[in-house]
Amino acid sequence: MVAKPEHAAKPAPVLRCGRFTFDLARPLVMGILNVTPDSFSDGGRYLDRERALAHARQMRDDGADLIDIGGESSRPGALPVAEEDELARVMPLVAALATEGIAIAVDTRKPAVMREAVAAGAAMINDIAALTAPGAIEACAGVDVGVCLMHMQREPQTMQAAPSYDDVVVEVRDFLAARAAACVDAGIARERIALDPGFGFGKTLAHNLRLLRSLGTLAAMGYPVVAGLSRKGSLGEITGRSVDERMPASLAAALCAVLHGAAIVRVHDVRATVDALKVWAAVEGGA
Ligand code: 9MG
Repeated sequence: MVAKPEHAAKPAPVLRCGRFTFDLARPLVMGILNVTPDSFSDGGRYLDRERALAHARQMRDDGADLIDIGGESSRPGALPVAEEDELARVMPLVAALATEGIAIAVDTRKPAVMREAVAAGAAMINDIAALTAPGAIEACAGVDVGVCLMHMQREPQTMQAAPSYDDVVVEVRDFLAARAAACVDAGIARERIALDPGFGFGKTLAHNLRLLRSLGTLAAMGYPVVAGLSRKGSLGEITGRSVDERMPASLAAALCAVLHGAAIVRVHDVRATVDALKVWAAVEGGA
C-alpha cells in the first residue's frame, strides 16, 4: 500500500476564539467597526449606536467572519482615551452583537476593557500592544478568548516619527515570537493566538512592503497571521489617492497579503474583499 503523504493526514489548522472555531483552510475576513470620533478612515461615522449596529450586521451579511470593534483610535498622532469612555463606546455594541451570534473582536489595550468584553461574549481581543500592559495577559488567560498580538514601534502619538530598524522582518518576527511565548507560558492555548506585523505602526512604506513580502516568514512560526492594510497611508503613498479613494488599492493589498501567507485580513470594505477572495479561491482551488 502506498503511504499517504504526511500533509494529507494533517487537519486544516484552526483558530479558536471563544465559542467560535475558524477553519483556516480559507482566508478569514475581519470587518472594521471604529466607534471613535477620530479614526483615520471612518472617524465619527459610527458614534451613533443604531448606525454602528446596522453597519456591523451589514458586514456580517457581506461575509465578515469577525467584526473588530474599537473605541480608541490608533491612527498616527491619536491621543489615549479614558477607560470609562472606551467602555461606554464599545460595550453596548459588543453585548448586542455577541448575543446575535456574531464573532466579535475588541480592539483594546486596556485589561479592564478586555475583561468586560470577554464577560459580554467577545470572541477575540485584538491588541495593538500585544498584551504588554500589566494585567493584559492575565485578562485573556484562563478564559477561552482568542488573541491577536500586534507589533508596534513606540506609541500611536510618536510612532511615525522616523521609524527605524536594523532588520524590520527579524525584529517584528522576534518580538511576535516572544509575545506568543509569553502568552503560551501564561496558559493561552496556541490555537487561540494570531500574530500581526502591524502595518503602519511605526513603519515606513519600505518597511511595510518588506513585511508584506515576508509574511511567509511570520506564518512559518505556526500561528495565523493577520494583515491590516485597508485604506492605510502606505496605499495613499503608492497610489496618490485620499483615504476615501483607497478601496481598489486595499483590495490589491488584501490579495497580496493572502498570497504571501496572511490567514486573516482586517478590512473596511468587507463585501468587495470577500468577492476578491472568492475569485482568488476559485482560481487557486482549480489549480
Ligand atoms: C486596531 N488596528 C488598526 N490597524 C490594525 C492592524 O493593522 N492590525 C490589527 N490587529 N489591529 C489594527
